[in-house]
Amino acid sequence: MPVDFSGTWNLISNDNFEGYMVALGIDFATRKIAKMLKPQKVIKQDGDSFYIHTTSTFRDYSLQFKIGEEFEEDNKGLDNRKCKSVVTWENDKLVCVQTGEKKNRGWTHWLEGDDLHLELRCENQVCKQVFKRA
Ligand code: VLZ
Repeated sequence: MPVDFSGTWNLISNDNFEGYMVALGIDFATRKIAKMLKPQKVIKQDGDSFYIHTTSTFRDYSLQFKIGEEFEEDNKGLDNRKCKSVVTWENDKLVCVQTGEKKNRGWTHWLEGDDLHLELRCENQVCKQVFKRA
């Protein structure tokens, strides 16, 4: 077991979320609201099983997966495009590849000191988020 991401995390920075949302085809009105949000993540990690719940005052998104097991992701409330997702460990980083209509889609989580980092990728856009423990 490399790292434990379990906990409640509050967003403190959100670089190029706008570019990421544009790449996903999120409409202007939704982007305007979404970029003001300070989402919270609750992560439950139990062996190879993960539960990641991202909550905000506007929309919530939850994800459950096991390392190395491909699953159907519906991205409900985000861009609503279905994709096949798989999450693996790359050293101490948790890497998700989301295969579907959008090229180069996925995300990576890692810890740096006391902070949780998240890189969100879609096409040629990279969003970088940092969270602190609640
Ligand atoms: O995170 O894929 O932790 O799913 C933002 C909700 C959730 C706000 C973003 C509403 C999900 C936005 C990011 C409306 C367009 C994500 C994964 C890694 C787990």
